[in-house]
Amino acid sequence: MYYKTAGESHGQGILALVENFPAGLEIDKSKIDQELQRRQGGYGRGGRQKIETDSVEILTGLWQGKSTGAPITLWIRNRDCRINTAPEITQPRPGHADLAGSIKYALPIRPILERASARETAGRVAAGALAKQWLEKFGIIVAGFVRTIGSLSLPTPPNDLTPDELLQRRNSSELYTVYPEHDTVLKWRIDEIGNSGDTVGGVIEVRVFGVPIGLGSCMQWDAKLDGKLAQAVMSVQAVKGVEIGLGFESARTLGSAMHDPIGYDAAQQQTPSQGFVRKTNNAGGIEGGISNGQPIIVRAAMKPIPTLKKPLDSIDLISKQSMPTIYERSDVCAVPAASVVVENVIAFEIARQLESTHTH
Ligand code: EPS
Repeated sequence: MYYKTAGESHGQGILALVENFPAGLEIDKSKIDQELQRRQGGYGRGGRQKIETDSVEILTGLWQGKSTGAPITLWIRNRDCRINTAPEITQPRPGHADLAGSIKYALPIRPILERASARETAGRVAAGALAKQWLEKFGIIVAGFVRTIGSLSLPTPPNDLTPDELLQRRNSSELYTVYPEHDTVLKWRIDEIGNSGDTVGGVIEVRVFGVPIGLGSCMQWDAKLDGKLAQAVMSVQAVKGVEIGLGFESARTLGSAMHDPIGYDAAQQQTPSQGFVRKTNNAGGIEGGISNGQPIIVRAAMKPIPTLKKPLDSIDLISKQSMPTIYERSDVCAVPAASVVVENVIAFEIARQLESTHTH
């Protein structure tokens, strides 16, 4: 199973083409739309989301509501479709693909920014939300949430938080955190940053529950599950760091405190861990590139969005003179939205690994 996306931010729409999706699965379009709407939300979004109301059209690959094994085309129409009349920009924004992309493809900035835009993540969320419907059959639940906004960190959610508890708490937070009681202070901080013309990033965490032992491989570098997840997450716009389990903190932790002691509980034989229980999960559910039956834990660091009200120093590409960046509109904080994206790219990757384990 794999997918590709196509489309531009202000073109006709965004498309995801999903190949090798298992046949015979009843597809619920409303579950994809729910995820698209969640991606559009989250406190800190800008004016564009007031224009768009994302909803998927499934153009191919279904028969009488069920997947057929044929390629599935997911189509999300753009309302703000004006790519050919949108103004040209000649000052590349530091942090965006503007400069490197326009030099690489020998094109003006406009067609580069249109494709590099995070609008593309609507297609990735649609593909992930489709994959989740297959994962549900195996009892696999993927839950993404926000851990920090800028320098404001929330407590580490306990490892024994059940998927239901986690999702219930996350769904009642405007910032998609599992501590909705802290929403007010986080919103206040986002407003303060926005009013000063700036933008802010943050940390996202995703937990995957119910993954059986055996996804990925220790036999070849490019088959390792942690490597696959890192590639999927790192490719999300604005992500600059990925951690699994204890991540960077593991470098400061001694071996005796790092590694999760192995116990056995016959009563849990029928669970994904096959009874091999752990009191801690510093490995984040992956050892030797293979899922070990514990929940998979991945974190992503998102940088602040590079389109700022407060101009940044740049160069006019035509005159080569110093010139500040120009501003039309942007999000102040898209970390909650990115948590939906990271959740769904991880869901797709887990489904992909599960499908290849099933069929090969
Ligand atoms: C983006 C710029 C903004 C964001 C956009 C990503 O779009 P616009 O230039 O139309 O205001 O809103 O994200 C989305 C449209 C979306 O749906 O997430 C960018 O430059 O990456």
